[in-house]
Amino acid sequence: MATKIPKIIPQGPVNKPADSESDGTVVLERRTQKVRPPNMYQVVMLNDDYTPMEFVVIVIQEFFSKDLETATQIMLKIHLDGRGVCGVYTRDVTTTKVDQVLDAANKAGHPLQCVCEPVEF
Ligand code: TYC
Repeated sequence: MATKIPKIIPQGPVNKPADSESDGTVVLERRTQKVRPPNMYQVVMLNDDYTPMEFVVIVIQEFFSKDLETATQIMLKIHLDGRGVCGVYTRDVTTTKVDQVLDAANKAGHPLQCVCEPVEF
């Protein structure tokens, strides 16, 4: 016996429910998009009495992509104030930069320290 094929009646805009698309797809829930910017973290470098200024300037240039003048200004700020921000990034990038700086300082035998801090807004 032949199977009866049901007749598909196309639904026009008159019968279209408010929560369906023109292709018949039903939208269960419409949400307003909530995308937050990521939390940001800063690399804070700390002063000490032993690390040479030249080394700090090179580190800031190398790992924070600063030119010589900017790196020198940041180093002098740290030297005078005890601490200074070298850059602001997402959490993963910030912790990677901290690791890179500490690694470079250890290898060179300098006590240079830096930390990852959340940016307050
Ligand atoms: N205070 C150091 C000196 O006089 C220089 C220095 C600057 C060290 C910044 C660390 O994060 C630092 N040689």
